[in-house]
Amino acid sequence: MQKLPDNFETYDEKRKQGFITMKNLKDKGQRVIGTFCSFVPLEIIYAADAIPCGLCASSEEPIPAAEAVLPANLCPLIKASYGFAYTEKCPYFYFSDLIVGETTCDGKKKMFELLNDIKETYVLQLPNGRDFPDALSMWRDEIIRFKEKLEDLYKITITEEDIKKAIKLKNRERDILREYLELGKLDPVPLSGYEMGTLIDASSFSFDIEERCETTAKRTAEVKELWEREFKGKKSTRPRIMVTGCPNMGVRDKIIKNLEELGADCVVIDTCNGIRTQLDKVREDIDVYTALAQKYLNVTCSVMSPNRPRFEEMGVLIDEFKVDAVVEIVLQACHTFNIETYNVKKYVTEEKKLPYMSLETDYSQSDKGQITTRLEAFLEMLM
Ligand code: BJ8
Repeated sequence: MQKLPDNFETYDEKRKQGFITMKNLKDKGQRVIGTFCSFVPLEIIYAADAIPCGLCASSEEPIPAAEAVLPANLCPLIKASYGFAYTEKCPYFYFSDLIVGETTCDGKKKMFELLNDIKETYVLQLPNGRDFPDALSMWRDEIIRFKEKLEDLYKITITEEDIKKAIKLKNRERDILREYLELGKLDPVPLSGYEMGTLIDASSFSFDIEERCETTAKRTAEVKELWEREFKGKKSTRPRIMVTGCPNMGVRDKIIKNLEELGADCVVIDTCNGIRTQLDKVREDIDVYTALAQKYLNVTCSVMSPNRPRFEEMGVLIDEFKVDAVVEIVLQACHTFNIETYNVKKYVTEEKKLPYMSLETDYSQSDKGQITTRLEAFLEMLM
């Protein structure tokens, strides 16, 4: 695996450090909104002078407790997220003034009803598809209702100017994150997919957006300098892998780190905790609500039906990052991503003529050996 930065901190270390920061912020009266999904328009939260806090959980620890309420045969991300709230072990859930859910997959949608019994959970009604005539206007109206909800919650007025400012701020962060993630295009690649994924996920526990931008830009500059100095002009025989599918923070060590330790480079992570959400910016030249609706309807998640933009986006990423093979991660009982693997496999193997494998897994370590064997066999075919 490529060398990690000297000051590298794991996701768990960052999460723990964030507890104190969050407590201090709350003591000073900071508004906090808990979220679970890339479809949530974060600009509305920033425009309310609040900070968004990602609550998707990546640990198996609270799952047995969650299974006292939820069915065992459910996605680990949903069970772990609910379990942390249910067992009162997530300070970020505790400090959130409101939880925002969304009508994405059935599991999350129904879990939010139960979560609402623990803390008020406001659910955004996301259209199931992008292509029907009223999808955009419905979603635009829903974004306005969300703004009104926050106005009501905090007894404030959110102006279009506030939203414009938030759009600019988030777009700036997207540019910086994209530049960092596009370091994966360099050949040989000078940083690991494990590092890229950790930075994106851990950023939800660093609440100062300016500070996040600065840290990421600094790391990008460091890596570019490293590439010029140590990598430029050299040849790498390590296969370049695209990771796609479900959010992978709960299985990053088991799959992404493992793949890299076995001799591959995960150059692009096409997921919600990778480059997927950083590709499009929010337009700054049109009505703010339409601009937000357009951006946030285009998240290429498998809950959208049909989901053609996902394939178009994958095709561009495969070409631009010079990908040699695709590994898809499906969390157990995630029906939408699982069913979509059929078309992803077809697209990758038939249209892009590349090897593909999918791995269905959960947050436990029980299948680690089996996954390693499958990854070894896959890489043997590539090397
Ligand atoms: S936009 S990927 S963050 S829904 S919870 S769908 S894994 S069964 S997380 Fe997601 Fe928003 Fe889509 Fe992204 Fe499957 Fe589990 Fe559902 Fe999941």
